[in-house]
Amino acid sequence: METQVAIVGAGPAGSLLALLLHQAGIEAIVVERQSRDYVLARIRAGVLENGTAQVLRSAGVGDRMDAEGHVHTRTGIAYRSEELFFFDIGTHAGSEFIAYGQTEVQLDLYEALDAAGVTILFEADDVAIHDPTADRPSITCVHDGEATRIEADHIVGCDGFHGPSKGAIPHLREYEKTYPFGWLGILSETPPLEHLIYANSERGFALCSMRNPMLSRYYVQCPLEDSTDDWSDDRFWSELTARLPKHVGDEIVTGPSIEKSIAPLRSYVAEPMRHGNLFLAGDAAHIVPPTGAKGLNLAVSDVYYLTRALTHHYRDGDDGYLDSYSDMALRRVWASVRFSWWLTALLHRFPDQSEIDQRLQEAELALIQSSTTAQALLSEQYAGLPFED
Ligand code: FAS
Ligand code: PHB
Repeated sequence: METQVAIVGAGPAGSLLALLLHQAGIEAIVVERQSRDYVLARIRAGVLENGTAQVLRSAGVGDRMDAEGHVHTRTGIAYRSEELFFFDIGTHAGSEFIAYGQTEVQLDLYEALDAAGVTILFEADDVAIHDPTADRPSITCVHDGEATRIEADHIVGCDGFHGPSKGAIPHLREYEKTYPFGWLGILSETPPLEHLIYANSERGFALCSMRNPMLSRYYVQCPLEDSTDDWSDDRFWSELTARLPKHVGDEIVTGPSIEKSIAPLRSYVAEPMRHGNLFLAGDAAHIVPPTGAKGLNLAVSDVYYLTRALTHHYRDGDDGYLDSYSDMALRRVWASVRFSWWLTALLHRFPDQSEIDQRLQEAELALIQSSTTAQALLSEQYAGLPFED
């Protein structure tokens, strides 16, 4: 098989890239290890920055997001049992975000790719990248039992943290921080709170979020060694409300969980995001703790930059954006990695934390609560930094 751009991974990054390239008249083929249904069954991100929403609309996949997503400008932070304040990204950053699940974004992307006739090889095994610095690098895999080779001008690794692409970059610089706790998340078919609320509690972090008017998403920090078997629904609801101010906990409508999972937290960056004609985008190159709701949004900004770069290459013969892709993407990545680390350190209870650490966290939260300057800085980053020209 031959194409212009071969993409490894059909998650949000690979799917959006394939669609945007198709719309720019650039041919792409995607190889995905899992089945379509497996990818669509993943429950992950829930917050789309305004920049992400704009890119999805420009790709023609924003209609259901705009119809079913919930637009927010205010987000709450609770601490010291009864304190609760809201920062407003509308006031401080002239922005807004949409609560709309990554699962729905993925479905919208797959439907658009089907309509565009873009080739996705699902359930592709043994994916390997060959000669990334050659003029025509290639991908091999086994698909439908057939050994398959795809030759392309460019290869883009959108294969997430555990994918093979970054392993094809020699002398890769890797930066990693792991956190001594995880997030236990549930979905329940119950009406959510009106706003997202993050909570710092001596018992640990909690987050109240949503997917739609009858689908709530809640998280509590939990020990890494826990499994979902350790958490009955009753234990989850009791722990969630114990970590929130009473008047917030009293508003929560509980119900049976329809999904329950534990995700580890990590900060990770791989540099560079290019080697010859191989590029990395999304979780293949970076991972953030979900505290800042940046993971999916960073994948979209990488794809936005790479689509622009490849369009200039094929349409104008101009490689300026290709040559600057890695540095440009990494500037936004590191800003988001720092923000996500900072908010994680501020809101979570660390196993080795002493009482003074808890009081210092609460003092910083009180500072943010009292300072419009501090809330403006928080809002700018939570809203998502602008894409570079
Ligand atoms: P993805 O990991 O989504 O997609 C990579 C794709 O590559 C997958 O479909 C995978 O099957 C495929 N692949 C892997 N290896 C392959 C191979 N060898 N050959 C072919 N294909 C291969 N972000 C938030 O903002 N908020 C959250 O609450 C949140 N929760 C998360 C929970 C979990 C458990 C995880 C893992 C991530 C979470 N994230 C969250 C981050 C998440 O949303 C990612 O940022 C987002 O999925 C990034 O999209 P991709 O870069 O496309 O990577
Ligand atoms: C979610 O709704 O899944 C969500 C929201 C905000 C976060 C992380 C996850 O920071």
